[in-house]
Amino acid sequence: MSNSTAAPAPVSTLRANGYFGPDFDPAELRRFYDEHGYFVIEDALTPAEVTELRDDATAICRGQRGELKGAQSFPADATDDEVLRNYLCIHFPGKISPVMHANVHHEVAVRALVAALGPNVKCMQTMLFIKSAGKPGQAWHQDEDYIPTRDRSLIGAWISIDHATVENGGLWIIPGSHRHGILWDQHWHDDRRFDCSEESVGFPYTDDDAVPVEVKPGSIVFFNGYTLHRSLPNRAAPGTYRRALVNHYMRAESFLPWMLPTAGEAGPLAKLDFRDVEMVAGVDPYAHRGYEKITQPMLRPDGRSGCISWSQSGNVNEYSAAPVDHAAEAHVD
Ligand SMILES: O=C(O)CCC(=O)C(=O)O
Repeated sequence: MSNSTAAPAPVSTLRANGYFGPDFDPAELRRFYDEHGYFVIEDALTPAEVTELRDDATAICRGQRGELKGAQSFPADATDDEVLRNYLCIHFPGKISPVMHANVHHEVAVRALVAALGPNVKCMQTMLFIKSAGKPGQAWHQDEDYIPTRDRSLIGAWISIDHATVENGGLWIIPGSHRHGILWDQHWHDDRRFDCSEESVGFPYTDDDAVPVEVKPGSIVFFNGYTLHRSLPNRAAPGTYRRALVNHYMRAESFLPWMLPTAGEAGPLAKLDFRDVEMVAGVDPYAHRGYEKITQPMLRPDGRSGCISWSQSGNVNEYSAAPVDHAAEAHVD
């Protein structure tokens, strides 16, 4: 199967609120975001921009943009599907791909970020989900579990490269869940529907409180770092993908105590600040501290070969059940 978009998967009748166009009213968008902890901008990217991202995702997976830590190599005559079906997610693709990097500064995204956060915004992470058919999702979590801003301003901008649906493992969000301002405990889920990242527990919601955020290619889903969200496996037909480029941003006024130096080198706790960041709007009050190059592209494990925890615990988590092919599972009647 080629890398072109297959016919869109059927869209469920459930639809969340909070869909805006690129000409959104900033005050209205900010009100919705503060109350619900997410919003969507439809048609943020043109079809040509989506095609460029899709083609570049394939080139990255083929190793044509530079080294990908942990990736296997493929013969030059491998089909796109023979390459792409191996991938769940690549962290920091923006470090090797000019196309992914350019989208960190996408004009519509930046306008929305300024409306949601204020004038000074920096980016610290890019992630490229390929999520080929059969690959698992991510259990309930809050992104601040992983990227801890001091002012709770973390926001993800999830750029949809394919039609994202319930069937192919689109996002589910619990609206308003960010407002508690609590990072819930996480535990090992031992659930083959999900990858190695642990699951948030103890929050006062059930799965019935969640809404699927189904989107067309070229939409951007923005969500707060305290918003509980998850995705389920891609159960669409083999040869399909649910690709998305996810960029993470925060207010530039806040330090980011992320990827800490080892004890002893750290300096005063209050001043810890990850500096492999890039400004996308306004001014950086800490520009005088300089910038660093710390992160490198790497593969995110899908759990088939076991898991080292992505939480602070560093646990080695094990599934009690064998790997499941979620695509085959869904297509056997
Ligand atoms: O794209 C997905 O399936 C999950 C994305 C996610 O959980 C995140 O970006 O934090």
